[in-house]
Amino acid sequence: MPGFEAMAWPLAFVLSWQPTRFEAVTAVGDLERDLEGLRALGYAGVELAVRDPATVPVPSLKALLERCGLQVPAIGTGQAWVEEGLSLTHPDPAVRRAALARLEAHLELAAEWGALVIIGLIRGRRMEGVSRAQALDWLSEALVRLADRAASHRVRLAVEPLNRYETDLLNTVEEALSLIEPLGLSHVGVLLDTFHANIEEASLEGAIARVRDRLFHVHIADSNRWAPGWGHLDFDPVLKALREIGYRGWLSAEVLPQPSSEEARAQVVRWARGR
Ligand code: LER
Ligand code: MN
Repeated sequence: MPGFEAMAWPLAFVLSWQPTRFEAVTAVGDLERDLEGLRALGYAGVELAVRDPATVPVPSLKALLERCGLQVPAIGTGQAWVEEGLSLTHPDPAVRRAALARLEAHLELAAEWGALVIIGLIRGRRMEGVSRAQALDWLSEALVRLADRAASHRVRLAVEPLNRYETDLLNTVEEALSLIEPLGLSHVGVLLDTFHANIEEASLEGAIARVRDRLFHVHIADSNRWAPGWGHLDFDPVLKALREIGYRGWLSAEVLPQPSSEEARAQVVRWARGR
């Protein structure tokens, strides 16, 4: 079995459970072939981007993942926003309630694997008539409620700063921490995505040093969101910074399926081996 002795972190690849308009993930095709292929390449896990957990046949998926020897480090939730417009900061309280209910279902699903739940695109973006303060209040209230449910499922939550072209709420690690830290909850932390951080942070190393043990999960992608090594992001200082803070989580590749998903999956592994 190929391994990554030189790498301090297990490697995962993000697959979308359903077809999606979100361009940076590969949708599952032939599930068994996809999962066996990832394992054969040397991945230790698969991160699942799930629009609606009700569509996931848990027992058979669990059995298949076990057979393939793959873990599930995280459950992505953003497609509930991309495909259905569910948002934690929508002016319509019914939409906010639906987003919360959906995330509660994601928490239940995540508990099956001890995965963390990502709060990324599902926080929405600021809509007409909603002040920034109001949006952040709604978001904070939602996090408190979800954190409570997450604790009973023994699941962690990770807020992901996203670049300005995808949302105007929480673009940087500092902004995410300013929402999370006052809650004082040890199971609510940050997901750093190198693609977004490369656009928004003054320094990726600085952002990693700032977030320290609140860093729960990392998405890797290059400057152009292709697989690492196929853009111009310098990963050496990023990995050094992760080592310095004693990061013990996953590196999960959330990359464009370019030039093809198969080539991108293989490139991530080649890149990791070269570290
Ligand atoms: C969206 O660009 C992204 O990076 C996802 O992980 C957020 O849900
Ligand atoms: Mn991401």
